[in-house]
Amino acid sequence: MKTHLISAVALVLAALTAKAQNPFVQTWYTSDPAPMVHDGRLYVYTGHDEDHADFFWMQEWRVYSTDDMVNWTDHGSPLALESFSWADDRAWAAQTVERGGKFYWYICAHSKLSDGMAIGVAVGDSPTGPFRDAIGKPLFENGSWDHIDPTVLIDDDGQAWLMWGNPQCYYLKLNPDMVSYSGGLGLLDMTEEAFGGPMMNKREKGKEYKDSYVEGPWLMKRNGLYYLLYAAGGVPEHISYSTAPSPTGPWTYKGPIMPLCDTKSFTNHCGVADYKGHSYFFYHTGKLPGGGGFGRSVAVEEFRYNDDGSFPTIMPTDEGVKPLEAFNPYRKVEAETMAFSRGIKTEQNDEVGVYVTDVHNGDYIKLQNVKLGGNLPKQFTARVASGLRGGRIELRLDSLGGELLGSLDVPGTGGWEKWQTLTADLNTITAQQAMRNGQCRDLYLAFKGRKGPKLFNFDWWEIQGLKSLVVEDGGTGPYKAVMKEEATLEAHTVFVPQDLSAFSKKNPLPVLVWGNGACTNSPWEHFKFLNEIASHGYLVLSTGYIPIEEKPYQGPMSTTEQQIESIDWAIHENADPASPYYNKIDVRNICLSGMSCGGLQSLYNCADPRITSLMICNSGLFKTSNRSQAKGGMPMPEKAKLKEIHTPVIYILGGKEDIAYENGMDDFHLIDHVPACAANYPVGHGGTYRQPHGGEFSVVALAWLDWQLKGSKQAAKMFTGRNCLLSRREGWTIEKNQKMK
Ligand code: FUB
Repeated sequence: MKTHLISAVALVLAALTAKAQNPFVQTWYTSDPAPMVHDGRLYVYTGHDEDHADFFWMQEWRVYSTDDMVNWTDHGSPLALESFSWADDRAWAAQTVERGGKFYWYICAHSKLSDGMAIGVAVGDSPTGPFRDAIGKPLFENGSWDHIDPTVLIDDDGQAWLMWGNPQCYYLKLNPDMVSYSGGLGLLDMTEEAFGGPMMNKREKGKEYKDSYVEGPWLMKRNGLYYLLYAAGGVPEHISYSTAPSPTGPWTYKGPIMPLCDTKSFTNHCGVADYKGHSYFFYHTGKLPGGGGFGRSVAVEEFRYNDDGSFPTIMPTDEGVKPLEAFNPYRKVEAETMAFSRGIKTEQNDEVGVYVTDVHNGDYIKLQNVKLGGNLPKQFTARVASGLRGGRIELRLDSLGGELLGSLDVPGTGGWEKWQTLTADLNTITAQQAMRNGQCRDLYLAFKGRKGPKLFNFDWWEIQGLKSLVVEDGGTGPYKAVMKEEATLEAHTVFVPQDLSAFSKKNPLPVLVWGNGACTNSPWEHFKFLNEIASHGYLVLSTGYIPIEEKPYQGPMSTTEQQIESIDWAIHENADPASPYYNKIDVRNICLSGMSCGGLQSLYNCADPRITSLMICNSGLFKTSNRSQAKGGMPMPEKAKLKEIHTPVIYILGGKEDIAYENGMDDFHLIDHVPACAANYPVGHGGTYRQPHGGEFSVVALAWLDWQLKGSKQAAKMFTGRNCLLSRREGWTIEKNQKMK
């Protein structure tokens, strides 16, 4: 009974941890979040509380960014006290804004010049830096300790306002250069009307006040109204706000936004951003394990403004916010991108930038809402370094103990900065089963190794998946097609309707098996033609690797056996209840086809009893007299092979200019035991495969397939009868043997 109880509690805890998204940085203590949206990404500029600190002994500022609000990339610390020659302590709250392609990061720090807090400004060319002190001196200081927590707003008229202060709120009007100002130092009226009460040190003893401004202002404008959000009420702090018709006031107190709650931090500090149609409230808590008042961590909540423009009450949660979009793992992902992590830290160096370090057995990185489906994960690649014995990265789905997608062994590489890029195959069966429903999953990178020592450093990772491409909008047929790889059909390219739901045992997909010109191992010259055919309701299985880029394939030639593999695969998939093609393939209607050398491959395989039709394009068997023209590696059956043809056959040739014309027409004239025809279109050997949707050759090929494999009487008219449609089609000529008249 007790054991059951304990495991139930453990399960609940695990479930809670799995859901937790706040604090959203777990590798370091981070404070005073200041969001900024730029170029489709949301950046958060933070302070950095030292581990085990007993005061705000803060040395640097950090940057994080996201495009889905749950998976955050650590950009390290591009700005520190050392960046300012005049600063020696207290790298406190800051905010960044973009103007004219430059990024201005307003900070506060203790100044050794005045022995007070000072406002400074750094500038950089990108949101993640590098940054440098813009003016080599404080922007503002006068020896007072009030000058902390700058916030900046560029107004609609271009005037930039800088505000800051504890316990009162100061302002300056920045010049357009953003690094100097005009006019003197301004001070807001710190009245009861403006902030719910006077400044903390001006309060009358025993008198009740609604609230009072303390520090951490956040100036923003919405629908023509200015908002000032701030830490309020003394220690511990909550977040309140006031509004005004102008930055200088008069301000009107509006009430608390995030009331006092158990955040385990006696300060709070907020920032607000609208991003991708959602509104977000950033703040900090002391909730990261080992944290507290001097070990704070940034967190975020989504909210909606009330209809009258006022803020709702926003409560801190552990769950945080929902993902805005799916995370794509089929690209290089910086290892320091994560939705949640345990145990690890990040560091940076000049060679690789920011990387994950301090990896121990049991630590992990979680990525949330990862779109693994729609593609099939095949391999996992990671860049790692280990000065000891390394360890292992396990890829688990949905939880630390979830399905194992694969694992990568990390050896000792001879140094903590001796990087190696390693690849491991993923478990195709797990991947296929897990991905079939196409849903997003949480992906855990679970680190394993000897207990105790540091295992390895981790720079980036990538999942390589099956490739697919929608060619020419999916083709002109009624079924939008896709060109794709299939995990169980190596070295082939499949063209197939994207939505298989229209196909069934009653309405299955006939099959076109294709071999390429020059017997090249990729249909890079024919993919438009093949895709067009698939869009008319065919499963097209081409020999060779998927031509994601339309450029000549350079690898070794294909083999005749690959066409047989295509036929075997179609039959197997149709019979496999676990296959998406189960009972959807018309394995009784298979046309074997190919262009030039691919046509020779088809003739080589013509005796296969599973074939029901042949389509030989720009090809024909070499005669004894011209065999010397053949290139090495081509299949070279004798003309006697033609007797093994047991199905109707069409030769589609490019007219007299086609180098295969003589051989193809000779084949046609030798075939008298099965229906045969030869159709010519005067375009030469290259055919029309590369024209939009495969050009004229697609029209004729589709008619042949519709007649031969689907029994279409309409399509048959293209070929049958004295005045068949093809004989009247512009440019085409057709000859037929006695069996096809
Ligand atoms: O992070 C140091 C100080 O604590 C900030 O400047 C204040 O806003 C408070 O959060």
